Amino acid sequence: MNQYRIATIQDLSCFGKCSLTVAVPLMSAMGLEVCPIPTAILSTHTGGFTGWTFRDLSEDIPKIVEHWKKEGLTFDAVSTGYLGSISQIGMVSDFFDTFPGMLRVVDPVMADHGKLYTGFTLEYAAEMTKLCAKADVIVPNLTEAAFMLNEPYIATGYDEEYIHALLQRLTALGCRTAVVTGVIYDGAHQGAVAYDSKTGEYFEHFNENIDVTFHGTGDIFTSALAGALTLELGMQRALEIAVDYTVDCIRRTMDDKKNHWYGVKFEESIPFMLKLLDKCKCE
Ligand code: PXL
Repeated sequence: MNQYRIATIQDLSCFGKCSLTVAVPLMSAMGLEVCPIPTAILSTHTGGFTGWTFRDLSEDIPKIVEHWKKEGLTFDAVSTGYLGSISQIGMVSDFFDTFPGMLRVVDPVMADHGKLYTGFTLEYAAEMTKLCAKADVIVPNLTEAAFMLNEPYIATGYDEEYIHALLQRLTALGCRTAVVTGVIYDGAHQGAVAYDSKTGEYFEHFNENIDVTFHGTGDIFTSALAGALTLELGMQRALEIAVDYTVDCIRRTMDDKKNHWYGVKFEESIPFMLKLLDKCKCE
């Protein structure tokens, strides 16, 4: 049977449970062949640690891509996350051009809670917005969506009409489908809403709104979503898997926040993810 193959382009944070240390094991467990391009090696992620090391691997990226092209490799999909610089955004854009026809999932990792992450600029946000225009599916949170659209960030008090219009503005930038994460309409529930501009359909899935934040949950959500979409499960099922899996990871970690403040125990929840996948296959 065909095994789906996905390339994933993001950093390797050696400690902290995010980016590649999540994407590779998670999508492998989902049955995908995962081919990482590490954009940088950091000793830890940058959310809460100080004094981390950072080795930029930009020089290697075009060489890896060139070699893959020479070998005649093909990919069903690519997913991208945290990128270290504007020049790396250009390299990802070149990767899209080198391997046409694959599903392109871009998580414009750059901001949360109304603010850009350390080291990111408005210029970076503008370049990331251009990359998103070339994607099939983009996965911003509400802060990233606001930076992409040059609009104020609205943290609370919005309704479905606002989210649907926001998704339409995001797809108008050039991508087919936008998924916005961290949507809370009623306080008790949190989830994600998607809009496919080709068919005009909206999709949504909500779960319990757990009032704790953990670093790396955006990467977990996007890896689960990209994995499910690559497996051709469709957007509704992909949203259900990504939301429910992310919430399960948080539930398993929230009582141990003192020791695990830097990330969630996504490994313990992999059997749960596999049950969700099996359920999809039986339907
Ligand atoms: O989870 C996103 C992410 C990935 N990689 C690094 C980060 C962050 C968010 O801050 O610092 C290195």
